[in-house]
Amino acid sequence: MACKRGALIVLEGVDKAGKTTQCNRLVQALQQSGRPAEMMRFPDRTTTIGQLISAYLEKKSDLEDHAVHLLFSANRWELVPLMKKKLEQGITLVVDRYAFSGVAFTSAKPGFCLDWCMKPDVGLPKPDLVMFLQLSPAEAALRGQFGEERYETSVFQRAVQQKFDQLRKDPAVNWQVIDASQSVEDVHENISTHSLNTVNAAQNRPLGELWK
Ligand code: 2DT
Repeated sequence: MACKRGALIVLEGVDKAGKTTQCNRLVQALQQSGRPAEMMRFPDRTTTIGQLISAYLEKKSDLEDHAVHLLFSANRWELVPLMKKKLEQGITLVVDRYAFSGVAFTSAKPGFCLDWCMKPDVGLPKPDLVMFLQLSPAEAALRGQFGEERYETSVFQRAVQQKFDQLRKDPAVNWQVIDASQSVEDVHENISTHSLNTVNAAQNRPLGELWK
C-alpha cells in the first residue's frame, strides 16, 4: 500500500503573533505523537535567491518592488520539489509564512493589487490548513518594539493586516483564525486540535493547487 501523504499546514499572521514559537511547538507535538513532521519557513534565506531576499529585508540592498515580489515567489517555487517529496513520504510540513504573506506584504505597498500579487504563486502546493494568528496592533505593541528589518513598522503592519483580512474571505482556502492573545500554551492547544484533524483528513486526499 502506498504511504499516506503528510499534511501541508501553514501559519500566517502579523509580526509578534508568535508564529515561529507555535510552529516549533506544533512540530514537536506531532513528532511526540508519532507523526513525522518538519518545519519550513519562507522566505528560506539559505538559498541563493533567499540570500538576495535576506539582504533586501536587512536593508543591505534595494530591489524594485515587483522584482522582490517575484523573488519571494521564486523562493517558494524552488522548494516545491522538496516539499512534494516530503509530503509523499508521509511527512507533515509546518510552514512559517507562505504565499499569503507574499501577497499581503506586497499588496500593502502603493500601486499593487491583490490579483497581480497572487499570480506568480498560482499552482503552488495548496495548504490543507492555514491558521491565521490574530493579534490586534495594540496587543502587538505590548509585546515590545518592532525590529530593524524592512516592513517592521506599525503603519505598514496595519496595512498588511487589512490585506490578510481580504485574503481570508476566499472560501477555497481552509482558513482558521486563532486568537493569538491567549497564553502560548492555550494557543498551542488550539493549533494542535486543528492540525490533528487536518493530518488525519489529508491522508486520503490528493494535494491541491493553490488559487487554481
Ligand atoms: P520573517 O523571516 O521574520 O518571517 O520576516 N515577506 C515574507 C514578504 O514580503 N513576502 C513573502 O513572500 C514572505 C514569505 C514578511 C520575513 C519578512 O518578509 C515578508 C516579513
